[in-house]
Amino acid sequence: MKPQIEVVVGDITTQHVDVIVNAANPSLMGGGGVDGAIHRAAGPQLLEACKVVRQQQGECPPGHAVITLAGDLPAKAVIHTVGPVWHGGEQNEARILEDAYRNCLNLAAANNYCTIAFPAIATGVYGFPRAAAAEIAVNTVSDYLTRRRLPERVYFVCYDEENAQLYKRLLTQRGQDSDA
Ligand code: AR6
Repeated sequence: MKPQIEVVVGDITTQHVDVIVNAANPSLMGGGGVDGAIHRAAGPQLLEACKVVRQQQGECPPGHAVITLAGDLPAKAVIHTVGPVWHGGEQNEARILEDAYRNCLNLAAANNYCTIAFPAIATGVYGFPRAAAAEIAVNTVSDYLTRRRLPERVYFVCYDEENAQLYKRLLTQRGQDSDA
């Protein structure tokens, strides 16, 4: 049987999954890092879709998530979430990051999506320490999958091999096969 969680090294914009997650900012108007890469690959339709969400719901607070179409991406949809800006760990950063992962999974399930790909939310510009962020990602996703039918499969898409090793080690510790 294919493992439920897989670690992939690469670019999230090329993933052939139902939904990819964007590490956005509250404005939802694009930015650098993975956000910039996703908007570039998806084309102008994505920004237009984000503008509609902004008009309807306002900004997306840290820990929350919204869903849009995926424009030119191979995925069917994009879930935009906002991670916490790291301020040293005393400002609820871990809890907000956990909420971000859980709200993305909830949105994927609510839309009947089976496969979802996550980047390492908040570990770039937002400065969340990578090892601690990987632990939150793995624990939140693993616990969710044991309790829920959807999504069926989760991909952690790491931009570099070093980050992928962090995820693989954590998954091995939890007794979950992680090879893509
Ligand atoms: N595919 C997969 N992972 C990527 C890609 C990619 N194409 N590009 C970067 N990463 P960041 P954040 C990794 O900074 O920390 C934006 O400006 C990267 O190596 O993209 O949540 C937003 O608009 C890192 O491990 O997101 C916000 O203002 C991870 O993605 C702010 O940055 C997340 O890094 C959000 O910051």
